[in-house]
Amino acid sequence: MIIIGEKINGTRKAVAAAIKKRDSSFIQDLALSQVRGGAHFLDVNAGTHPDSEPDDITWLVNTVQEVTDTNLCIDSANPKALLAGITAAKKLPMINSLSGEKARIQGVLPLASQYGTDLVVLALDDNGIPKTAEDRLEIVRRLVGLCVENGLTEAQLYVDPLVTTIATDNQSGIVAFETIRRIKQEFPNIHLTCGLSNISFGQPSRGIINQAFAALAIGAGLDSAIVDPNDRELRNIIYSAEMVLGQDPDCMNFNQAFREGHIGSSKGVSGSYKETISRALQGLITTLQQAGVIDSTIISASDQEKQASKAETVAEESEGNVLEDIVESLVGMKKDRVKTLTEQALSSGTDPMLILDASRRAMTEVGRLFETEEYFVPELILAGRMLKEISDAVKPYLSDGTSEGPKKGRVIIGTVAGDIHDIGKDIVVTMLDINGYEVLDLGVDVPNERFVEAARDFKPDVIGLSGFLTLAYDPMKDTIAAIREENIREIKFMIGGGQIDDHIREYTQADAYGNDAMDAVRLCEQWINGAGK
Ligand code: B12
Repeated sequence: MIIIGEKINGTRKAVAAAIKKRDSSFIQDLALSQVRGGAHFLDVNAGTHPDSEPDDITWLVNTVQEVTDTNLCIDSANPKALLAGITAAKKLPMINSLSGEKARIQGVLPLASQYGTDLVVLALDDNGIPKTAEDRLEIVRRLVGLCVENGLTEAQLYVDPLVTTIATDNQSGIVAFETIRRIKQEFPNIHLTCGLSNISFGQPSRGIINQAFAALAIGAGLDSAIVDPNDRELRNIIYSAEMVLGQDPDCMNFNQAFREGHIGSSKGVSGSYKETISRALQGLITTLQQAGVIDSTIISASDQEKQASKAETVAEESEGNVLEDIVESLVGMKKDRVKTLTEQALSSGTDPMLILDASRRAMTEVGRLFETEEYFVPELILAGRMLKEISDAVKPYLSDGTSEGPKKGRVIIGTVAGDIHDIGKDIVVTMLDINGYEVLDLGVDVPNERFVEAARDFKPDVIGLSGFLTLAYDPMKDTIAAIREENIREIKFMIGGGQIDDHIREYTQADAYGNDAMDAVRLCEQWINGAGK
């Protein structure tokens, strides 16, 4: 949703007074608070007498630009004021607005065309606001045609279907939604915006009405709004509506806005989120330092943030640095960056095991954030997808061709009933495979009976059971008992997964447990080939 902050508007008494007194700090506070609220554009409307409007707009634009470089939307019907605003703006602003009125077509369109600005287009003409969606659409068709003829693209246009109050016409909402829907259908590249609080004018409890209207309008195709960006309840509705309409991939906009305290009823957690990423980095830095991968001088300072940024500048190209970036990006849910960094690390010869180790550390942090309710199921899923991509990318670099030779033994592996975590298990499968074992992977959520059947048919030397949930311990125990009961052959059992330790091993009656994929390989070497006995 493209938010156009509505507050700097001279038709509001306090703003008019500030313009008159040239009270910069009042205007700058308004600008900054809207930027903090998430405004993408700041509407600037002097609302003063046409003679002084160009000067007033110039002053407003300059005043706002002293404190923020947020895009501006110069709002006036007066071409001279618009020109003054465009000239004063450091970045090409949006213009608000063109309509089907003759004077605006003659005065505003040439300016938008000459400077190539984005443009708000109102669905009205010299006869006023049409009653029906069809008549509004007719005006919009004509104006879009004119704009395109004058060199603007459809994507530069923000059509306002015009919202009138429900207090005087109970069809206002319906007509607005219908107009939005039909414009979106006919011109999919055009943005749709509106001053949505108009819907509630003259009514009590305006906020509730605005929120209901916003959700329905977004459903119809609204993708921008001229609103007060600091209206938290409205923000809640906008983020939720976009998410439930499938416009928020992986729910990341919603969850990120929640963490930053922009939405929801709580105050947000941005501070602790930052600390968290810093903590994950610190752990990795210590490990890398101990392993001699990065220079200890890089991390001599005590402050964690200093350490991370110093490491970045001093060891720009180093292995440790790429790994730190992978951890930070994985914990920060930056999917594309994780992919790029992994490819970069692999092509520059970074040990693939170190990449897996860094990812694992990041996953531990993701899990911790999930526990503390800073992350939610979408983050777990996204983290899972990212890690899967990493392990897929790493696999070819792990293989040294040994998997082609004679097999050292047979191993069955699977994630036990009730558990669908398979990333760790897949890494175990890969490591066993490239170390020369014939592996039958039964997948996830594998019932006892399937293990028993496979144990009979495949004749394994070792069975590995994976599980990340506490709920996996009983299925592990039951699976081992069920296979032993069948007395098929001498089979060793190993278990592994996030929380598994010796206590769980004892509970499940497994022969051994492993903390990582190399443990699985070592156990097989020991049991099947007698190594390390
Ligand atoms: C990614 C993830 C998911 C993804 C899984 C995607 C996938 N395809 O695997 C999704 C989103 C699906 C998911 C779902 C859930 N998850 Co989850 N998930 C995680 C997370 C963040 C990472 C797990 C992971 O892949 N780690 C990376 C790998 C590489 O880990 P690893 O341990 O280093 O793996 C090595 C070893 O374990 C070992 N190993 C693994 N298997 C074996 C087997 C043998 C034989 C041996 C020897 C070694 C071995 O080798 C591996 C490679 O070196 C963890 C948090 C964490 N800290 O682990 C939570 C976590 C495991 N999930 C958790 C929860 C609660 C859930 C859900 C219930 C959430 C929900 N409310 O729906 C569901 C459960 C679904 C189900 N029925 O299984 C909890 C479990 C808590 C508990 N004690 O039960 C955790 C710990 C998060 C938390 N801190 O609360 N999750």
